[in-house]
Amino acid sequence: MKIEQVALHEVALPLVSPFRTSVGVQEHRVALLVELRTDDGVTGWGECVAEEDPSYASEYLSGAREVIRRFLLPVLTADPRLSAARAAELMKPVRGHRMAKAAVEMALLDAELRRAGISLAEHLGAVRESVPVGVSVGIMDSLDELITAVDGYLGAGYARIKLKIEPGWDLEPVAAVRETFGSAVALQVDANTAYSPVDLAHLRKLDAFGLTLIEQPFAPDDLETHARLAARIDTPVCLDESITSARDAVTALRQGACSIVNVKPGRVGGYLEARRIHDLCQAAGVPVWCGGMLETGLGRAANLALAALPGFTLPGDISASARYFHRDITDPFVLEGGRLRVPSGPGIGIAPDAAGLAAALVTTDLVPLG
Ligand code: NPQ
Ligand code: MG
Repeated sequence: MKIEQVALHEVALPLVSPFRTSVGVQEHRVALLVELRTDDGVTGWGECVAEEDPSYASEYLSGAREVIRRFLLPVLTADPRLSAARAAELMKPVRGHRMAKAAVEMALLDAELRRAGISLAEHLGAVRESVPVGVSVGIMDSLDELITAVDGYLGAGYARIKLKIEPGWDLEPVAAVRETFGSAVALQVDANTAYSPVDLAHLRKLDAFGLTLIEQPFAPDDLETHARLAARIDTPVCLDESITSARDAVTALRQGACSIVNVKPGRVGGYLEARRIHDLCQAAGVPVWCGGMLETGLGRAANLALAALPGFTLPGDISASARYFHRDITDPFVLEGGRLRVPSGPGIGIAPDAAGLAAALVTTDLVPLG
């Protein structure tokens, strides 16, 4: 396959309500889409999950666009034997920038699999036609507001609830949700690195609430404190920001820094590396689940394919489109009995609809190639 044309689209989708985490508030999702045409005349779509600002991770949207244009596409277009499977190796001379690489690899996978008539789900090794999904609930101004939000999501049928936490918003919201909705609700928390080693004793108090897991309480590079917490708390510790590759996952598991892994394809450089993490965790008996980055329908479709692999035994942050957007750029994903259907068409199985894309479009950038 050869790349003939690439367009980079920036889109902005207003959120149905502001989404607050320990690292900031979002009112819009701005995303970068890679539309790539090959010499087979096939179009592939990729989505870069970098946010506008480098707050969740060091990558950010305009930086990713620059890296894709200036460094990633040139090494790929120069190769006469380009394939999705070889893309990561070809892009290796560019250090880091995993979200940018993941977006390009996703577009190549989509194009290649569309041409072959194979779905991404089948290609990755999916074993389910639909998957149970969860919802991530932002930090709110009051407990009442939180309870109302959680009530709505449980009413919609979500299979589990994840509460964003930070110092000052942790034990009380968790206790309130447990008291209101009972112990049968699958409940977990995500701190997005907001705690420090002095908080170890405080975090142990979360053991009272029967949580499925606590996600990333400490800094991305602080495996040691995660291991200390894991040794002292009954609640399983899960890592998100710390895991940027399959090798990181091996290191974290060996050090006892986590017993569950959040897999986000963008964070680890693509769906193929994400599958490697799935494979090694499955072999080690470690549960994994698919994280979320407020993806448009494109990334959501590909995440569903990944989450259909056998080792994804916990519900992912793959909510219905309506959880985030009034109008997605694709046909919306709709919850059915707490589950979303895994797309079965060729490639990622979905593409932007013209009107949806036009409504969200900020800029389109045609990349001059070689
Ligand atoms: C997490 N996601 O697991 C992230 C972090 C996150 C669904 O909780 C814009 C784009 C805002 C990506 C906020 C969820 C975001 C974002 C939070 C990702 O840590
Ligand atoms: Mg997280």
